[in-house]
Amino acid sequence: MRYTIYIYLVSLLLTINLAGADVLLNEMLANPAKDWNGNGDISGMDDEFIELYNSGNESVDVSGYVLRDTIFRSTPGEHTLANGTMIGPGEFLVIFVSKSGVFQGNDGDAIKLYDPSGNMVDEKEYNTTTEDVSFARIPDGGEWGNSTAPSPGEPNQDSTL
Ligand SMILES: [Ca+2]
Ligand SMILES: [Ca+2]
Ligand SMILES: [Ca+2]
Repeated sequence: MRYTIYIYLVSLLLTINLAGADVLLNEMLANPAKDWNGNGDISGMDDEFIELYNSGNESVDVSGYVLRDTIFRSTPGEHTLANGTMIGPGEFLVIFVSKSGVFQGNDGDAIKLYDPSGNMVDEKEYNTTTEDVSFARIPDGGEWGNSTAPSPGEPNQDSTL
């Protein structure tokens, strides 16, 4: 009986741990030249976006997760995800800079994602950007590449420059 409970606790801990690792930075558009959020304005201060992706099989509660930018500003931008924010399995969460204030410098920056305990979950650093070319994990949740077809809230598109 004790042994059974022990096994149960270990698998529960593993499940929690794995669930926490399932949310990743999946796509970032640092240098937008189109009206990507569809509000009529075209601006880097408005249309930059960061896309998160849940690569796991379970919904993840990302309430209290924090996004931060890093360099080229006197004060780093920081955005905490609202209470009740969930990402379903295989789903995306898009955060435009107009809402978050987390900016992506065009000449290099690093975007970091933290869980509510302050542990860094994921990070993407870069040195240069190209207009309307996103940094994208291809396929979703995979290795970082570039996409000439940015896809906020949709599966990342492979593209060959
Ligand atoms: Ca930018
Ligand atoms: Ca816009
Ligand atoms: Ca995408």
